[in-house]
Parts: sequence; structure tokens; C-alpha cells
Amino acid sequence: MRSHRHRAIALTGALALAALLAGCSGGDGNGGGATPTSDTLGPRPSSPAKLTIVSPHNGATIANGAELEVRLAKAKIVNLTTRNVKPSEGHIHVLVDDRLVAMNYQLSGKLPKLDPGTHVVKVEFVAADHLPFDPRVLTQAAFVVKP
Ligand SMILES: [Cu+2]
Repeated sequence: MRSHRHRAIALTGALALAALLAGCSGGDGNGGGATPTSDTLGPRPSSPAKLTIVSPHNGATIANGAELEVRLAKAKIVNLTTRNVKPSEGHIHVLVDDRLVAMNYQLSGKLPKLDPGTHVVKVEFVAADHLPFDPRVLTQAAFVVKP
């Protein structure tokens, strides 16, 4: 008699977790075992931070690879991943056309190479655990890349 091989399919929250972490690829690279799961999140803190996109201006026409410049007030950038979040500490997520292009610990950097035409850059100040504040500290600008 042969015993039946049993295929155990462990459907954990892996998918949800993957979606959560997709916003933060390229983290510090050593926090792999300590990622937050949905049941540890709880309510999100609010932040006093004020975020402004200095450049490109909304409606601006820019050259490819132009500089993105952001101003942050009432909070500071910390190069740190922790679940012990403080309302006035965090870092910047940059999304172009809703795709995460950078996690910045500074307030300027080059935009990625883009096709000519209209694009939208969104900049968000997130907590040190890479997750948004509530309400979100998010600002955006539409711009046109020259051919
Ligand atoms: Cu992040």
C-alpha cells in the first residue's frame, strides 16, 4: 500500500503582505523578519508634516531627468525603519504615474526617464515603518516631459 502524499498549501497572509511591502522595496535590507502584518498595524497616527513640491510646478514643462525638489516642514527625514513611529519623523515616497520610483531620505533627486507627454508625480511623507499617516501627507503635481 502506498500512502498518499499530502500537499499542504499554506495560504497565509503572504499575498496581502506582499502588496503592503510593494510600496517599500529597497528598504534597509536587514529588517526582513520584522515586517508589520495587518494585525499589528492598528490605527495610524496623524502627522504635523507639511509637504510641498517645489519643482516641477504643477503644469510645468520639463526636460527628461529633471530634478524633483520637495519641501518638508514640521517634520524631519530619518533614515530608519522601525515600528515605533513618531508623527514628525519619516521619509518620502515618490511615485510617478502611480509607480513607486524612490524612497528618499532626502528632499531632492532626479526624476526617472519618462516618455514625452504628461505625467503625474506624487510625493508622500510616510512614517518610519513605510506606511502612510492618517490623514495621508500627500501632494502631487502634473507635468509635461519635452520630446
Ligand atoms: Cu518607505
